[in-house]
Amino acid sequence: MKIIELKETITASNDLDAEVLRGEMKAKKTLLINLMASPGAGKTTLLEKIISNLSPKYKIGVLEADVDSDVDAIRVSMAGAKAIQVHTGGMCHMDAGMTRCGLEALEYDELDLVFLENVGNLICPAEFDTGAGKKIMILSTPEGDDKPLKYPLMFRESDCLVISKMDVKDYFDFDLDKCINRAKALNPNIVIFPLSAKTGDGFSEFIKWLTEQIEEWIR
Ligand SMILES: Nc1nc2c(ncn2[C@@H]2O[C@H](COP(=O)(O)OP(=O)(O)OP(=O)(O)O)[C@@H](O)[C@H]2O)c(=O)[nH]1
Ligand SMILES: [Mg+2]
Repeated sequence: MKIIELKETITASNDLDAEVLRGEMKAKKTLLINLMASPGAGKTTLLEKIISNLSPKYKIGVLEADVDSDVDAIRVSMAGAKAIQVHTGGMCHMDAGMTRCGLEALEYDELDLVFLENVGNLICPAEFDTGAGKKIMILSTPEGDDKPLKYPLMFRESDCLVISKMDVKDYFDFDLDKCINRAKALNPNIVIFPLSAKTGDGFSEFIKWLTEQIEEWIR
């Protein structure tokens, strides 16, 4: 597995770097999606399902950002994506410069869709624009329906909220309506998909939305 070691780049000009990268990716017709969530929320499991569903219709790449290991990059490459692992050098997020390094190592020119599986947490990744065209966050039901109250920036910044692990929601007293109302109060435009990657319930609605985003970007 190809692994690259990254250090955080200078943050002062991050927003500008992100805008430039977004423009380049639009010109190359590659949609970069920043996928953010807590550790263990189900990011890699969802990616595996997306990859098996959307390839070979789309050529898909994944940048797996972690502090250490290459287990997730191996999982998504087994599912059929072109993948590399990036190590953030201890940092809890990716910025635009780090994302550009990862994309160059991935050699993304031929790809339609690239996911950045960001480092697992609901705080730092929300603060840094990576240059992605879309931001998707996952909240899993075991984490609780109060998370929009505690981590508002992540919900404000995301275009799409996947509420995962719906199959176990009742074990955790997760109130779906409360969670949706809290997220919408922070971000009225956020698109929300409750689903289970385990049973597949709700997955087709999410894939329909995702396909629309890809088509709009590469058109
Ligand atoms: N019941 C249930 N379990 C799930 C679902 N999605 C993921 N899991 C389980 O949740 C655990 C963590 O899933 P991952 O996909 O590795 O989570 P992740 O967010 O990529 O984790 P990190 O990369 O370590 O932050 C695994 O044991 C999965 O099998 C789901 O929809 N339902
Ligand atoms: Mg993962």
